[in-house]
Amino acid sequence: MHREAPAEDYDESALTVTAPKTEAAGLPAVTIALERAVEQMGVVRTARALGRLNHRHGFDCPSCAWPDPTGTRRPAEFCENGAKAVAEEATLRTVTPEFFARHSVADLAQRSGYWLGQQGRLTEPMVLREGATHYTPISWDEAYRLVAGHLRGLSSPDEAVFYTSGRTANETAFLYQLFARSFGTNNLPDCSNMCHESSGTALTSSIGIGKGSVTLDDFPAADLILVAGQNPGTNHPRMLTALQHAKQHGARVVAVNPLPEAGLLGFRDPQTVSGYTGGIRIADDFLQIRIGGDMALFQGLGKLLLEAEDRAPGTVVDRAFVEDHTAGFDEYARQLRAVDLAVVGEATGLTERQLRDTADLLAASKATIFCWAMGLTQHTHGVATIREATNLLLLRGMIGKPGAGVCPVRGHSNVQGDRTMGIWERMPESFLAALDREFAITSPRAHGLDTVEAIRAMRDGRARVFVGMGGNFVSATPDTAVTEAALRRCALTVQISTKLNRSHVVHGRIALILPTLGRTDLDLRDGVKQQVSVEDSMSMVHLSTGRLTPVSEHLRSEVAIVCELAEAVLGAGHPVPWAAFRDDYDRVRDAIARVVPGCADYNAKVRQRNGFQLPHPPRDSREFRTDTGRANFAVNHLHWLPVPPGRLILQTLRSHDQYNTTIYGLDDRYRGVHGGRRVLLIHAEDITALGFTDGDTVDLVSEWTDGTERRVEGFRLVAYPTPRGNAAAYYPETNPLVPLDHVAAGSNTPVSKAVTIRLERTA
Ligand SMILES: Nc1nc2c(c(=O)[nH]1)N[C@H]1C(S)=C(S)[C@@H](COP(=O)(O)OP(=O)(O)OC[C@H]3O[C@@H](n4cnc5c(=O)[nH]c(N)nc54)[C@H](O)[C@@H]3O)O[C@H]1N2
Ligand SMILES: Nc1nc2c(c(=O)[nH]1)N[C@H]1C(S)=C(S)[C@@H](COP(=O)(O)OP(=O)(O)OC[C@H]3O[C@@H](n4cnc5c(=O)[nH]c(N)nc54)[C@H](O)[C@@H]3O)O[C@H]1N2
Ligand code: SF4
Ligand SMILES: [Mo]
Repeated sequence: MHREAPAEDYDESALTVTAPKTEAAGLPAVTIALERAVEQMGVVRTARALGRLNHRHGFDCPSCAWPDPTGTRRPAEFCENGAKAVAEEATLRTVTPEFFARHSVADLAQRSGYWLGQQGRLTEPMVLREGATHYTPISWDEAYRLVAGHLRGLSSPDEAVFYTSGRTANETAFLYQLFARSFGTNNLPDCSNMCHESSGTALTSSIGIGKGSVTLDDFPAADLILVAGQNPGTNHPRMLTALQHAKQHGARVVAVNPLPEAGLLGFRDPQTVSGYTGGIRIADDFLQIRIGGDMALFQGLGKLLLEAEDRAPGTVVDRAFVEDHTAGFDEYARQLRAVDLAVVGEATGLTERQLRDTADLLAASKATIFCWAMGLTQHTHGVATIREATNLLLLRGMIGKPGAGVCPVRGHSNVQGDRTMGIWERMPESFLAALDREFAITSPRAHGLDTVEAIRAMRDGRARVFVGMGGNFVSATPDTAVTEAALRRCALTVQISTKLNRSHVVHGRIALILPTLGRTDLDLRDGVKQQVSVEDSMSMVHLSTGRLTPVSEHLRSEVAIVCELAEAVLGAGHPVPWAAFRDDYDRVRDAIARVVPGCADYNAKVRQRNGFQLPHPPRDSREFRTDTGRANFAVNHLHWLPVPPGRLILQTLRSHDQYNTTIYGLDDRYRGVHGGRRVLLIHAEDITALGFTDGDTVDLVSEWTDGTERRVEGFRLVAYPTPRGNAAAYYPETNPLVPLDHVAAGSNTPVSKAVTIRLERTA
């Protein structure tokens, strides 16, 4: 039997600390995954759910965007954190109208995100009426009428914000953007604004497309793989299998990270016999870089590569590629020659030997893949840093050939697909024109608001209705106090959600919760099973079929909710066939096929054995659709992050027991943190230098350039092998510290990985 939800919240005082691990997965991963699944779902549903996970006729893992293998699939084609994600969604615990009658919103606002999530699946539409203390049930039709009344009453469609989180499937995403644009706004911020926006911005200007150029099959063909700013052991666990596979084919793996993350150091594949008996080392080289030192690293490596080319002309720079396919090489080379390796050493904290050895690896490699995630994107100079990394690949001709290329490893399972389907505040004219042609509508052309701009607009009263298609806007975004005040200023907040979270209890004057089916749930329409489609990090698109009996008969699919909401808001006679789309997702896919580039024959192609791969001109034919028609070398002024005296640079990251703001449990077992989350990982010598002792409890105070300060209280100091002057703590507890205006140049992504803080003893 599954266990009931916890009645009491957890207590941080139970926190214990042990030594960090040097290896990921192995037997504990299997045991913990199964324990959590059975706790939430019971034995029978666990077997049903995990048996379908990532299988061709089952559902796509709702956790990360790592691709599935194209060949034979193993019986258990998932990882510990995939299983936890399924357990979290497919739980038998429920949040019913009785639950809301028992708990006032004020009561719920005092609870931790962990407690809220553990209560289970939302079961019925609920409304918080103006001035009310409790959410009460509301019918679907009345809920739609309420939203329609508010939206129609706005003085401009641009006073509404339509947020999307990256779990939403392609069909929903396509309809949701169509709804927003039919209504008259491009205000379509999404979680990607906080995630890989820097990657998209950088790659679009460098190679003409914002997506990665490698596929899973490139891994065994690579001889060198750099993994920078990423913790795959926790956040993309099956990437370790791909890295292991690559190593068996002779690849060398270099990890670039301030932290010695367990999964980067070693791995035991929990699905092979050898995984129980012995692990393998993943990273052959570990470059323990200082936070924000990556741009300096890539420039330093570029300089060393050019020097190697000078010593042996024609052996390092891929002259043919540079001449035939790139622009801006000479200026890039000029700039790099001026780079000072002493500054690179200071910025990165790496020795000259480490730099030279890494440059030698790059120079000798015949096929290099470069992987990265939030450790590069969530920085003030994230865009420039990714362009510098891309420069290195261009210099060596490492794009558009087997075993080589750029690999931004996406977060949410369908965040890439959502963007392909038009979830973006700045979709290009060609997409809007195709949409208008297909549906005889007139999409607005003015760019909409991204996530940070949306918060500013709500804060300033310029936006008054917020609709969230999934996600947890209040907790995921920066500057929590500012964001919460912004949401509270709205006239109406609407959350289309599976689980309770803080965005339901920090709300506008009126608030709605619209409960929806998740990826694992069976989605029947007039007795016919509906399927959705998703795109992974490597542009593979395939079907996903929910299989489990929903926990409540009142849940509606995301597609149905969007279509019904659109009908209520846009009125009968709107040119989009909303009801037909709701009743048959094949019709939606037919429209996608006509509007979205690369999706011709979509219905047939998503039904192929492995789905299909979207076109990627640099990968497919070394074609670069940039402003110059070539791949562009970028020239950047060097930026890095010196630590101000008496201060620390804080990065905010994920524990092994959470999915973004969804907290599965309280154990970050690879880092040795158990039973709590309010810790600051800090170098032992910094603890002493700042006048504290290991285990002390402190407040973290962030300092921003305009003189403002932000504080979070009661964090335990944990001596940890991070570089001097650098610290780490979990998100979202530390989001109050990130100033709203602290954003990446070019992508407007909140700088969650570099916040200047000082410590004060907790009173
Ligand atoms: N289980 C689980 N899976 C997930 C998620 C989850 O929360 N839980 N979230 C999903 C989402 S939306 C995303 S975006 C991805 C996130 O995947 P990751 O990017 O792996 O997530 P983070 O925990 O933010 O880890 C950032 C890593 O970058 C390193 N880092 C920080 N600053 C720097 C720096 O300046 N330079 C370098 N080189 N490294 C740095 C950190 O030490 C850490 O190892 O994971 C996805 N998958
Ligand atoms: N400080 C700091 N802040 C960060 C980051 C960081 O590293 N540091 N990372 C950023 C990143 S990379 C990201 S992607 C964002 C994440 O931001 P979001 O995507 O907004 O947040 P999540 O926590 O993934 O959203 C979880 C909620 O989604 C809802 N949900 C889950 N599944 C479904 C579904 O199938 N349908 C619907 N409709 N709802 C569903 C549930 O109600 C759940 O509570 O956070 C960002 N914020
Ligand atoms: S690697 Fe990611 S997508 Fe694959 S099973 Fe694990 S969590 Fe799910
Ligand atoms: Mo993300």
